[in-house]
Amino acid sequence: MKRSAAYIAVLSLCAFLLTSCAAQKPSDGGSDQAPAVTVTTAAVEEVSEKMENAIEKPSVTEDLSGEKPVAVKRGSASVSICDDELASGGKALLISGRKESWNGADYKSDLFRGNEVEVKGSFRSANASVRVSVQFSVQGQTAYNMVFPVNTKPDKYTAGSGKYTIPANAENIIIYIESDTLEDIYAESFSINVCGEYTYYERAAETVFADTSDYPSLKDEYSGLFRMGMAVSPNILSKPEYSSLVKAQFNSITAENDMKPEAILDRTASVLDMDKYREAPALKFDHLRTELDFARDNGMTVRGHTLVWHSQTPEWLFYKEYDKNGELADRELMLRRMESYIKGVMEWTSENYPGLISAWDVVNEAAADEGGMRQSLWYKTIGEDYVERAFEFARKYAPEGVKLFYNDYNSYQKRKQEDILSFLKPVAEAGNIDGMGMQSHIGTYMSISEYANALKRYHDELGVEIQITELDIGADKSDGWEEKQGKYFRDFMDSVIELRRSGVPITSLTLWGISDSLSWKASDRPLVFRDDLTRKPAFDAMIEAVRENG
Ligand code: 9MR
Repeated sequence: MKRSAAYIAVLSLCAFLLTSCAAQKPSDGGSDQAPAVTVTTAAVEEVSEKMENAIEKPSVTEDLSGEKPVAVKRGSASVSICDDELASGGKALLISGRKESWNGADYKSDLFRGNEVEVKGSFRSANASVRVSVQFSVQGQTAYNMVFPVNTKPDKYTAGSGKYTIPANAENIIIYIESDTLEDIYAESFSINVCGEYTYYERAAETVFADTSDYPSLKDEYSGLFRMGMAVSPNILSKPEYSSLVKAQFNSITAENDMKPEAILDRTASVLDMDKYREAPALKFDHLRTELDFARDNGMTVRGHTLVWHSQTPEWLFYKEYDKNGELADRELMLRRMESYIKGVMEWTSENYPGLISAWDVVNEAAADEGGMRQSLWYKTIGEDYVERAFEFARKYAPEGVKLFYNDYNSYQKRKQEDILSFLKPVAEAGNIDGMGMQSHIGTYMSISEYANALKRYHDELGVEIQITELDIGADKSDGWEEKQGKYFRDFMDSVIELRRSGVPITSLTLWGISDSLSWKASDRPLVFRDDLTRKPAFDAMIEAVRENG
């Protein structure tokens, strides 16, 4: 539907002018803001008039026949249409000049609000993971969710597709293409189509928050078993409806993004004085105060997340001169940087917030999905003992009583279990690990008994305590999904409680987000509160499980 595509392009441009919604890097707010735009009344009127008429089912197709693409640039990338003999039609969308992995191509997608869309694309790039994702904001909080990844090759197109339901209360919706490396990305096709019936939402559905003050409290109900936690952001805490719910329900928080290396490492300061910072990169911490003050002032503890990770850790850290075009740092240099980073973070947090951090995820996601250890830049520069070294440094600098955790997803799966156990054995033998963090981004398909066995096994074989660190349970899309998800939550919690009572030291359970649309996988509606903060059956199931097993 060409007309719709062009139409969306016009609307998108107007929406862009209206919102000046800048392409953002997921966690740090982005440094590459869109220029300020003056919005004229004429522009506003034009948009609202067109929106009223826009009831036809929309679609976007990058048809490549014109001079300009439908896509607009994301961050500092450029988008253009080029000749490409490897493309089936001889033409491709070219995304070039990318300076950060999140730079790419944006498709403004407000017309798809509240609808399920199918996104398809065929890409080539260096051997990299090209991702098609969706970005939107709900209640002023920006969410970034992946729709599908494609493992690309440089000289051959690979197709991928995915479906995603965009929340009806989402604003500034953008479907975008990015990749985990900085090479150019070519797309020989790209389309977005509505699945099934189309419902037109002129604006984001308004959220009227429920009164949550009389809800039973997870932290109180579970006080005899373990702590109850929530992943938060400064934005969430700044909204009274959310923050009062967090205070009432939880006694532990995890910063969803702000304690990750990319939020703490300061490249600008580091490169200004390489002699001073070559072995010990400069760090910045002030952005952490909102979350840490909130926890301290409300008598909560904090799970520190995370010190050593392949993701959300800037690539420049691994290069000799902090320059990605230069040479990779060697083992000795990276060990010194790792030690100084861990020392710096431990010192700042314990000096400024003594006793607040109860646990650190020292290493996150070191196991590869395809088996063995992930071939991350930590692995490539330091070698396979980088996990052991990280825990040694963490033990050396952690204040007394701070528990040291390894944290991973799909860690209940047999194969990952073996890999994780094998690289954590020496860490446990050295006495440097206290806990296993089960991220638990799961769905109602997961076998609860397999999960329970994994928990037992980590405890038995490593002699460590267990925390469920990032729980969300994706629902299926069938009728009655909320009830089915609630039933699954109940079975899951029954099993966790039983394990706890049988002596497996489960010491906390953290939910990864406050309400469905704000989840990193909003389309799966995986949390226990709806967007208006009404309780889902999943919440009631958590309460009933502890009451009935109590
Ligand atoms: O929820 C986090 C999301 O806001 C970020 O964009 C994303 C980027 O990697 O990280 C999410 O949190 C991840 C956590 O730090 C580690 N385990 C997987 C989580 C979900 O992706």
